[in-house]
Amino acid sequence: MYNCSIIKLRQISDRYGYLTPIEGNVDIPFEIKRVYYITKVEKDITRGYHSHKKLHQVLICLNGSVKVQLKNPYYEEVIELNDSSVGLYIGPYIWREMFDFSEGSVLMVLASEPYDESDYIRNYDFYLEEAKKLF
Ligand code: T46
Repeated sequence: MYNCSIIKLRQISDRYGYLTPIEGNVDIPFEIKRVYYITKVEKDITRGYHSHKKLHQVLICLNGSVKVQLKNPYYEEVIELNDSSVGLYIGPYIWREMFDFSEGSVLMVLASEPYDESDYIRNYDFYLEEAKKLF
């Protein structure tokens, strides 16, 4: 899907376990300016319901699983994240909804910019109007 992709992260494994390094502009396509993670989400909760104007992010489910619904004005798909060596890159003007968090799931997000509420589009009709100009 345009402006979204799956990134397979390199995992270094030995008899002591797995180590997954992530360097900005090396393993993911931007410099990392912020990290946050989402935990303790109950089964029937959906989060997200927004897109960003400029922000680039990579979502990695470190434990458990979560589904991410991605939408643009013409296409939508659901990606399940359940592997800590897989990142989901989401670029600007992609609508996202995260749901079906499994018990104990940990969703980590690497972001290209500091938190800025003015970068969010939280109204779906407005999102469609704006995204149709771009896609
Ligand atoms: C996204 C998905 C995957 C902060 O104060 N700083 C932060 O860095 C973030 C991300 C959020 N907040 C505050 C803003 C709200 O008062 O935390 C509260 C919950 O944020 P929000 O409702 O936007 O959370 P989600 O889970 O719907 O969305 C988040 C990110 O905001 C968003 O960029 O793509 O995760």
